[in-house]
Amino acid sequence: MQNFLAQCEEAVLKGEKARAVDLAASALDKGYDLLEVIEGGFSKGIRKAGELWEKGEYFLPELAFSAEAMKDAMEVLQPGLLESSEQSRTKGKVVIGTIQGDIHDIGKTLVATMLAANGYNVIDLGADVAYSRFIEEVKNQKPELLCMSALLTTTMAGQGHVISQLEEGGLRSQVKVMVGGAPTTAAWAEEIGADGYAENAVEAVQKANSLLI
Ligand code: B1M
Repeated sequence: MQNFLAQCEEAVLKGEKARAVDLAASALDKGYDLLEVIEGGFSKGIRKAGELWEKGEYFLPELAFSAEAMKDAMEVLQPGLLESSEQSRTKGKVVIGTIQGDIHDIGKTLVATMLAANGYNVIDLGADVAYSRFIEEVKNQKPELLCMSALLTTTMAGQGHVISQLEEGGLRSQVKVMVGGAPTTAAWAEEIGADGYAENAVEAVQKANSLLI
């Protein structure tokens, strides 16, 4: 398994899309634990690509190739993640998106997939979602849970902004709010008045369960 995970990591790190897709398909065929393949393989590759970029050893196009390889692999894995799930009942409606000004969507999509795989009705608004859109969707969709992801220190403040707008609009008591994404923490969630924080997709499901069930 370690060798397989190392190959997944390398395929993403080197931006080898076809190889990443083949490895993802093979993980499905072999019945591997898909979360282990994502967290222990593909995700490690994308995070290493980010480190190389930070050190100036990778340029943006290389980082983008790695991200594309990761996204393509995730698309192959997604049906498998959903299949192995508990979908017999709906635990509640969730609206999720990456906050305005932020185009990072890989982690958010993984969280959305895991929530759907665990019985939630998930409405994924995508990335770079305007603050006003989150408010509108809470008004119109009436979800039990609003999830906002932020990967940039410059965009995480937007999560607090949306919570303030929910308060101003008299909507705050109608919906629980969970925040996440690499620069965020439990202390941050508390500071901005969110109901919950999760460090990864598995924790996000646990937190949603504890908030809603
Ligand atoms: Co960007 N980027 N990037 N990037 N990028 C980071 C975030 C950065 C840390 C890289 C670095 O410097 N080492 C850095 C941010 C620095 C900072 O703010 N402190 C950075 C930067 C600066 C930028 C640009 C500004 C670069 C530029 O243009 N100069 C630009 C942003 C443009 C914008 O958004 N306006 C940019 C662009 C890109 C790409 C397009 C090339 C690509 C994104 C592709 C895409 O998503 N479609 C990209 C990537 C891939 C990364 C890194 C390398 C990897 C992110 C990722 O996909 N991780 C990232 C470095 C890093 O994070 N170490 C980096 C894998 C994913 C599975 O994990 O997203 O953390 P993650 O999600 C996790 C948890 O965080 C959590 O669960 C997920 C699953 O375990 N989680 C939640 C996430 N959302 C959650 C929500 C929840 C709960 C948990 O509840 C609501």
